[in-house]
Amino acid sequence: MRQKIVAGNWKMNNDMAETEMFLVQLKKQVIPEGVSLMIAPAFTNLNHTYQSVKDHPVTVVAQNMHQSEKGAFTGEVSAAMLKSVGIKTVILGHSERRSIFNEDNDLLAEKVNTALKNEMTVIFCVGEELSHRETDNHFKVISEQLEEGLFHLSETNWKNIIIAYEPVWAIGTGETASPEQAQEMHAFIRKTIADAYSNTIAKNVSILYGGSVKPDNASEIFSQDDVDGGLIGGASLNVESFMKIANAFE
Ligand code: G2H
Repeated sequence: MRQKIVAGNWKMNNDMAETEMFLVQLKKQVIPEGVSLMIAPAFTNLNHTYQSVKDHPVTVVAQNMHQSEKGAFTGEVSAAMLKSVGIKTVILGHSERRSIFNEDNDLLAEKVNTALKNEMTVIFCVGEELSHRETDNHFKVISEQLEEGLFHLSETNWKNIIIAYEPVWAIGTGETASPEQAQEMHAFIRKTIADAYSNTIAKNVSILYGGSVKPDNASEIFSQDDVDGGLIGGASLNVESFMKIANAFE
């Protein structure tokens, strides 16, 4: 069965001191039953965060990784390096990686393969830009991202895949997809997976919504049938708002 997940994507925020302050607060919180809580700090703070919360029900996630196992790739981090500090989950294909760092679907498919080969779980992000929605191409763009990034996988691989739908026009803009827009796209993603694989696989994959989720809009979004939680940026940097979102499931 699919999980309810609230994952904080800290992006390039929180140095070591800020991370430690967050963790001290986080460890005092009661984590709602049935909700998987995840945080994705910067690479520099992954090991410290993992060590700090390893006795708590919190999963520490990397924001990215390189597609190669090792080698001359200055500035990059491999799956084996992440695993060596306890990290078994990675976000791939975030729209900021796609747009700012030119990561395309082919490259992301390679990264997914490397992560799965290393027995990691992938939070795979998809999302359309405003121009795609305005020209009615949003479903096409999302199905291409799914097909080219994930549909080469075997059925058994899917137990290690979580999808995050993040419309680019709603990221960090304060603008959120309406609950109906989120539900419409999540249902489309599930149907696309069902058509490519099976109803069982589609039913069991968690699909998170991301893009300006906050304490005051989370419960309406999370109440949609095909929304299994959220990938939270700005509102995950503060323990109080992050926990309000974690408690937003009905
Ligand atoms: C989308 C989201 C987290 P924010 O990027 O991945 O960020 O909640 O700040 O829009």
